[in-house]
Amino acid sequence: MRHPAKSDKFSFGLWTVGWQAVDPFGDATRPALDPWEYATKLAELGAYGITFHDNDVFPFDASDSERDEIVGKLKDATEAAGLVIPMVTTNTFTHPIFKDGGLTNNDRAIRRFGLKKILRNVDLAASLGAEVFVMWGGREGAEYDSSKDLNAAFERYKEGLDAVAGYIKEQGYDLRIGLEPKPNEPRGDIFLPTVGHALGLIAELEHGDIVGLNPETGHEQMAGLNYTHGIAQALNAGKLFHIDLNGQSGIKYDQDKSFGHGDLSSAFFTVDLLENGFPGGGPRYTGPRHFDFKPTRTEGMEGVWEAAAANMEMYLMLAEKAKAFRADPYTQELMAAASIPELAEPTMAEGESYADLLASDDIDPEAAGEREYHYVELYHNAMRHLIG
Ligand code: GLT
Ligand code: MN
Ligand code: MN
Ligand code: MN
Repeated sequence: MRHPAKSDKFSFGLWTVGWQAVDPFGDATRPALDPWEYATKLAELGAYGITFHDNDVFPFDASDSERDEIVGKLKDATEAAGLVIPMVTTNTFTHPIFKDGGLTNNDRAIRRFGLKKILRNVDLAASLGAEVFVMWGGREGAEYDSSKDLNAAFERYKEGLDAVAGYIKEQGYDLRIGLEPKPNEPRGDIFLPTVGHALGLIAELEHGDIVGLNPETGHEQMAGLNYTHGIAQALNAGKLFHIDLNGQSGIKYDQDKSFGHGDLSSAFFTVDLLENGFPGGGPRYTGPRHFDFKPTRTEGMEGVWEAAAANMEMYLMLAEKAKAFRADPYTQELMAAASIPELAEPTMAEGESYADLLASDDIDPEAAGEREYHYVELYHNAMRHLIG
């Protein structure tokens, strides 16, 4: 497999390779490096960009001068390594002040603090040339149903998002917000648990035009959902602003494995969509192929870099297989036999009235009920390309 190129647009969160593997049951198993050390190594492995939370780079309580100094060093290192910073996000989940959330905390003073922290980080994101500002509301939610006025919580969530989007517009920044859904963990139930919930809320925002999605593979799969369908609906709605690719094995805790480790065939169809688009054309995703994974706690620093490289190699391998699958004449034949191109045809003819539709008599239900689709053979042909 070829080495990743900048044109592949592979990016990584600093918190991914930087995770020291502290979990609820155990201490760190790995050392902390400086942010620029991770950046430099990721560039060597073939990444084109890095992303981060404010507090992946400087401490929560950093003074303005400390903040500027550390950010300056990271900026110099990324420039020297030829890396871009396509996305920046804010940590509103680690510090105890956020234990009941930032934008939906019951405590108004804490909500104001959270909002200010986010706005400050919007300024930083814009100054570093980021195009997307991710908002993962990991602490927005509850363990106990009795703990929230849920109507007020959604009002405050919308108010907070509109405030961030409104600020971006007021400042004239070329930045769009990507909401990241997740069903649970760290909260028992997180607000905006899936792509669909987030799309519903965005439609109610005043500044929803610059608010879209950053769906993560494992997060949809934790809810038992189909990630490829999720990003497809976001694309169809013009809302797929960013993606978090990783691996997950079924409905359990957030595993954040390397991309494709877990549900491999689902990863294949995700890459098929990203690289080849919908069979009949339509909106395409052209943004970063961003990996949000956590090298498992068993890995030392050698394992961290192996796991990071595995994401990119997996993506490239799947891209090659997906290209071959689509180009295969037998695939084309099966797609035609399944009437897949026909789904792109509007159901009613142009100018057709409802009366015309109701009066039409163009199908024999018995015969139509007997038609073949060959979906199994089509899927199996994908598997031939994947592992044959
Ligand atoms: C955290 C979370 C990720 C989000 C990050 C963005 S933070 O690691 O588990 O899924 O993408 O805030
Ligand atoms: Mn995750
Ligand atoms: Mn995560
Ligand atoms: Mn994520």
